[in-house]
Amino acid sequence: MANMATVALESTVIAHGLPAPHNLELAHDCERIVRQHDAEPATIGIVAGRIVIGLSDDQLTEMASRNDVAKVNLSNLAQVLTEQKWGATTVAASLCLAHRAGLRVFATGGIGGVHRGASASFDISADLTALARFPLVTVCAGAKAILDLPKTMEALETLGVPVIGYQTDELPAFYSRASGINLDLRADTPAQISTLAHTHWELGNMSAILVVNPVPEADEIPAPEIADVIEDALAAACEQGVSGKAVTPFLLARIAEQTKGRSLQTNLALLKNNARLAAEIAGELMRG
Ligand code: PSU
Ligand code: MN
Repeated sequence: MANMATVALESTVIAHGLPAPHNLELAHDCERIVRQHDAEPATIGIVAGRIVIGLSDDQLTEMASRNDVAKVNLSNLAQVLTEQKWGATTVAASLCLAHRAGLRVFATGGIGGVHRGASASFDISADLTALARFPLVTVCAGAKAILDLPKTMEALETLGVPVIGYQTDELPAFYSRASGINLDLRADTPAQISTLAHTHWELGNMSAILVVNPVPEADEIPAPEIADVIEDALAAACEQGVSGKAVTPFLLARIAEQTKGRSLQTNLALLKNNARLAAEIAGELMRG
């Protein structure tokens, strides 16, 4: 597998990030898009304590429908394996397992990062830790808009993770193409990303390259239109005492509800857009 253009995909978005039946449809759509762009998809997950790099259709179906699937990051990965549980891998755990399998390119929707109010809650996603440790080109639509984006960017810089805007000079904000945060690095082709990645890794760096790919214009929700909905969701999470691993799924579901499904469509569109770009980058990395 390591010698083929392979794109790793995560499973938390399937088990915890999207409602049925969109979750399973999305999993299939992303795999099909990767294949259409001459790469092999490998959706990563844990099936009854077994690491699977490339879930089968049956396993994807179970991942999308079981209600006992753990959300796995770096801190509970060993536990889920030893207890022989089902686990959906976040960006953090997917990067760890993809690296172990020799893969070089990974696609997700939006990475986790520094949560708003982190100075009080200390809630900072293990995705950042993993991006600092595992050398994969990681394609996302920015960090999730529910986060503190300036602090997330500062953390990525501290961790030595290059953030490349794909055909943009601005950090995209998941649902929106714009965040008002300028990027120092831009690439307009997959070949440029591949060159940068090779150079980054030849230096001995073990960190990821984060490619931030704005959601297509037709599917975006402009930042001013979604801002109040995000505020409302954050307030609801606080009121209901939602904490830890439950925060991100709660916020995504609440925002989808409040936008009457519009944010869900945006989320699906950006996930597919990232799968396509990741496949193109995987092809380039293999050639160069
Ligand atoms: N992208 C999406 N939806 C998601 C995620 C990413 O469009 O649900 C998942 C990823 O698995 C990511 C996780 O690692 O959300 C972040 O969770 P937390 O903030 O709890 O670290
Ligand atoms: Mn968290």
